[in-house]
Amino acid sequence: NHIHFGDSDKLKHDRKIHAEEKRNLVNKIEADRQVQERHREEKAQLPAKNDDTLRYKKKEALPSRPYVDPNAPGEGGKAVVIDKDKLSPEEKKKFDDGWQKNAFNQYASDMISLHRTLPDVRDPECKDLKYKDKLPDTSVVVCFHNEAWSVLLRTVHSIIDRSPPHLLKEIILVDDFSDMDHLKQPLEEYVAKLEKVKVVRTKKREGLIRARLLGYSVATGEVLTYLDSHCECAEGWLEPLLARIAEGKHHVVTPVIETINDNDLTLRGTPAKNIFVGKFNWQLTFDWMPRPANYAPQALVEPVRSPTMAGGLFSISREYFTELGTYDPGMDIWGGENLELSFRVWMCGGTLEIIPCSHVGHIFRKRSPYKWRTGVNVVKKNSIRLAEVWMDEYKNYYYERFNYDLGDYGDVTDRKKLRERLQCHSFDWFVKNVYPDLFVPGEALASGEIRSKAKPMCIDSAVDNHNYHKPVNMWPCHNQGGNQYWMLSKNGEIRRDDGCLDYSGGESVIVYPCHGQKGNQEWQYREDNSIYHANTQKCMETSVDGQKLTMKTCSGVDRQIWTWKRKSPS
Ligand code: UD2
Ligand code: MN
Repeated sequence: NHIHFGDSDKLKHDRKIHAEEKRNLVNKIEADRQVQERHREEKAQLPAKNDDTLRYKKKEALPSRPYVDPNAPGEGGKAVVIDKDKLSPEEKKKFDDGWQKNAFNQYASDMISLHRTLPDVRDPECKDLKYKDKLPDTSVVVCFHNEAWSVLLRTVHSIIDRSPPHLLKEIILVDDFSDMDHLKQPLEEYVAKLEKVKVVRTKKREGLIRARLLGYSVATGEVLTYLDSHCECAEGWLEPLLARIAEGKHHVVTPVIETINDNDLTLRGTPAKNIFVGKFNWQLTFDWMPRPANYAPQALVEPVRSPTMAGGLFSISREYFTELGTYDPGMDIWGGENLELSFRVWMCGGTLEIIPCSHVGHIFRKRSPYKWRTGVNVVKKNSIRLAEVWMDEYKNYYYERFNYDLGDYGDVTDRKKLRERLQCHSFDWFVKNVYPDLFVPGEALASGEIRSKAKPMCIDSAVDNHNYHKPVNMWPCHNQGGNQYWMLSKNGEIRRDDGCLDYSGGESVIVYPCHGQKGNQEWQYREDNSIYHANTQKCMETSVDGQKLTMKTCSGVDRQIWTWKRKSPS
């Protein structure tokens, strides 16, 4: 029952060919879609018989989907291209305000129909799958805080327009104390005309976790489906999710989350072959990785097990969610709840899977547009709560990253009791059985800050997309982990999360995504406390002023001597 993620070289390679394959497959799918479309049109001419889709239409008329001109902006998931130079001063102001308030292009979204069509992005194989006639119904819960009108209502209509009516029990919009006017009376009035949609409101700003709990408390469907407030559900999104839960209530499932571009609102499809699954790092942030490569071709569209989920879009049996302890109500605003639920599901007898035939778009943004809580690092607080309860001794790998400065994270007694009551597996079990490819810092030969003997300066760099390829520098040691926390892995990498110190000649050392190939990323922390680069036979050295990190011929001077905070006995 292990998930195998293949070796990392393969993954790197896959990532490279990913883009090209994706293009080819998208083309193939588009061609297939056109054929299917033709068939459907032909079929529609015939009298309705044993065809489910037609039966829905007859029995329970689909909610009226107004005619939308196929050439209207954004139709079929196409890009909305706006030439800002052609906008009037007022329009320009609207355009800028839209970005400012939402961190996506609201101006473009406002031009698109609330009922826009999307490409049918499903793999051809999906259309051969048969689902039981009787599936559990679902309450769809959408929480929002100050969401744009067009984006929120397009989320709502995409659910109504593309869900079989008998499977959609209700849509619950949870307003987390928004202060934008359009979300008050106007929303109330608009929604009054939509039979299945209701609005509930928090009495103060709760954050998305407690807002979801409010939605849960009023939901009546057999399954709960959570969506963010800037989503678009694609054709056939719901049935495969519910069908998997019908096979066993302990299956927690997510659709394939398609990116809706934050600028031009395009939505394309991800073929099952190229699906990414969820992982996490020791900063307890969520990230994606390619799905394991060793699936059987016939299993291409079968559920894909995923160690973690992004958190916003998933379906879970309402009964199972209750048994499992819903969410931790002590978590604020944003963050942490996704890993908490992921670990809990796996450790307490469930499974977490991505369903390749279900596709839902989501606008991924580059910043968070709304106010958070001042004076508290809520993500850290939420993450400590999850680490305390679920991660056993592994929590220390996270705590080391900020030198055990836990702060006040509230009371987690109830959550610990929950874990006991559910008799869950250990975190060690989770790592070994669900995510065996995870890099575990405990296996590191050295860890913590790397301090120069010459001056109280430490090797310092953030590891993220912005810093890849940039020179690594020295900074006064602060003893707080963070950007000065480095680990020496068994195969000689000096790494943090997915970033490795890399030297390819010249003056500077850079941070580069770890490739597991040694070469430029192979280092030795030697007996004499020098840090040696095998490939170039040079040693790390600080500049005379202590500010820069350079590579020089090994000489044993103080500027080449380093104290690594913890060295494991070898
Ligand atoms: C991702 C998830 C999100 C959540 C988050 C971690 C996806 C696609 N999105 O962030 O669902 O799991 O990671 O916590 O997987 N909101 C409130 N009240 C608040 C803050 C946010 O109701 O105080 C709403 C917000 O309007 C949105 C949802 O919660 O509908 C998620 O927030 P986001 O879209 O800013 O988060 P995202 O997608 O970056
Ligand atoms: Mn979101």
